[in-house]
Amino acid sequence: MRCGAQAVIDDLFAGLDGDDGRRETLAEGAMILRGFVRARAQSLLAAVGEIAATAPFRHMLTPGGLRMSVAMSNCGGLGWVSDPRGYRYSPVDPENGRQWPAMPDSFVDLARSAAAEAGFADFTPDACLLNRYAAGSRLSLHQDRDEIDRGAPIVSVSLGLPAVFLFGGLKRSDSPARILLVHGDVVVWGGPSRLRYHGVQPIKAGRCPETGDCRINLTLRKAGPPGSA
Ligand code: MD6
Ligand code: FE
Repeated sequence: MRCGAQAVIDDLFAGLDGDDGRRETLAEGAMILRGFVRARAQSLLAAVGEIAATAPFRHMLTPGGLRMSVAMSNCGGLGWVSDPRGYRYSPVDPENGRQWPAMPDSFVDLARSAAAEAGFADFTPDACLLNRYAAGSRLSLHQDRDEIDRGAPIVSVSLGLPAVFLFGGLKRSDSPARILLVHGDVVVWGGPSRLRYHGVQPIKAGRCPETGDCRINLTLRKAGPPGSA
């Protein structure tokens, strides 16, 4: 919700492309680019729909055998999967044994430009995890540590319903900051922040014009070995 003085400030900063120009440093190596993809959100969501037509969203099982509340899919050369054998990246969709859908150029472009804006030059993602959150879906505090090349950042795109992102420290016990992420926001995450704990609080029920009753998150990663993408 924008109102009063904030709306005036947002409008002053609003560029022709819908990126409102606000940049928030969360910690060294972690930055929010507010509204960075707002103008291209509809085309990104159309691409999500095409990916999901080939590799449908599904609720994976944790290594402990619990059904995740977030529904997931992937595109790109590698996809993140979870099942009772553990977490890993796989070049094929375990549901059908076929390669994941190709990563759209629009995803690669946004990842490269967002990473560059946050100070990470030459980022080329080889994996994109698509997360779909219904009301009540959550992601408990975790580190992203299944990628081989920890020198590469992660670019995370928020679409649709808002979410409270939990941003912690390098120890699980560090109490996290709570940050509201809205449609069009991008978080870039790397360097000394690459292994910070983070999560998503249960999504509040709501409706928005862009996605209806859910939140879609794209996390673009470099999952394979250095120099491979
Ligand atoms: C989400 N994001 O925002 C889940 N991981 O739905 C993540 O788990 C995440 O946003 C690493 C870096 C940024 C993220
Ligand atoms: Fe994560």
